[in-house]
Amino acid sequence: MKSPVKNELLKRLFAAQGEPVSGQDIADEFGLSRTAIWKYIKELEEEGYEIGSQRKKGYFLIEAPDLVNAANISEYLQTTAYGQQINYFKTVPTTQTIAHEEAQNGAVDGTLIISEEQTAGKGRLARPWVSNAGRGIWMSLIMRPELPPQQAPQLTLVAAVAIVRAIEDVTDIQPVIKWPNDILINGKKVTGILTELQSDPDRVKAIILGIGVNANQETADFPEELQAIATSLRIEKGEKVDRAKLVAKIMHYLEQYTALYVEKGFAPIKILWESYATITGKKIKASMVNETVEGTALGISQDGMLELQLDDGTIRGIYSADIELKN
Ligand code: BT5
Repeated sequence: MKSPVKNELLKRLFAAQGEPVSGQDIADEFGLSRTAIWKYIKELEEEGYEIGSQRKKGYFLIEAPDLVNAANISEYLQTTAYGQQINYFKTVPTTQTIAHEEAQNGAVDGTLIISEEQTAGKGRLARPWVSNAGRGIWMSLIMRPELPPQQAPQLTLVAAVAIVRAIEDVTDIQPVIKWPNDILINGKKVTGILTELQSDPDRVKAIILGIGVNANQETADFPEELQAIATSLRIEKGEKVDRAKLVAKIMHYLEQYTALYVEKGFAPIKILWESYATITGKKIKASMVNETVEGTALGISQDGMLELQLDDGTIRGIYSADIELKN
């Protein structure tokens, strides 16, 4: 959305909730011709907005397209910073790279990069992340909390709690969290989180929080190798989800829980996190980059590490790993 007038026009169409908005008034206000306004209406129609017109009264919105663009998200947004600045794309290789560049160029706290499709979406350790066009939520949030860099991994856990709350609100489904960065429904992955860092030695400059949510895919939309391990909100709920609404809810809870975390530390987040987590008390295998260990998950520590009691009785704290349940 490049033109501010077109943006304003769309905002008013939404605000009028189906009632007509006078093209003449907007034309007068911005010193434009009525034809210029009409051209913006045509552009919006090309973008998928269904707009009606009523003689002498103006234009009215019939239906907004199913897009995660700024206009649709702003409709539901209740935040002060997160998601207030949205850079929207139809297709990109990965929103993470764009967010990194924008963070380096001084993007403000809460700037959101979001795309309908990613052609080279990535998970941790450069694993591929499947990002079907128009079906999921593929976004990277630039966060600038006042934190020492060692605390950054905890933000993955803050984010997981926020996303679970948002999914609950929008769908009534209760997902579970699999430490550290997976959100599952019925044992299948619905969301992945990728936390990346731009940092000085003693201070976080920016956290690039990548979030991928499978929203409206059908099973056949996933490549065969993922069909047994991945799911979408639509598959689980049996109906389509309003992606823009879910993005706005995620922004809301992320802003709320990050503020809580920065102010009060990890303790309140830990309580929330544990109420959604599944692995406490279970036998697990944790694969890290250089080693694999097995033991019983005791829970997470005050600083967000997974505490594992190994078979020889020793206790290990783990910052990041892939977890497999053994029983
Ligand atoms: C993650 O990695 O779970 C982090 C995913 C982060 C994706 C977001 S989307 C917006 C932003 N831009 C990006 O490019 N990335 C972020 P990891 O724990 O490493 O899990 C990756 C593994 O999940 C893959 O190896 C597959 O097995 C599986 N997988 C891939 N695509 C999936 C999908 N759409 N749904 C469920 N599982 C998937």
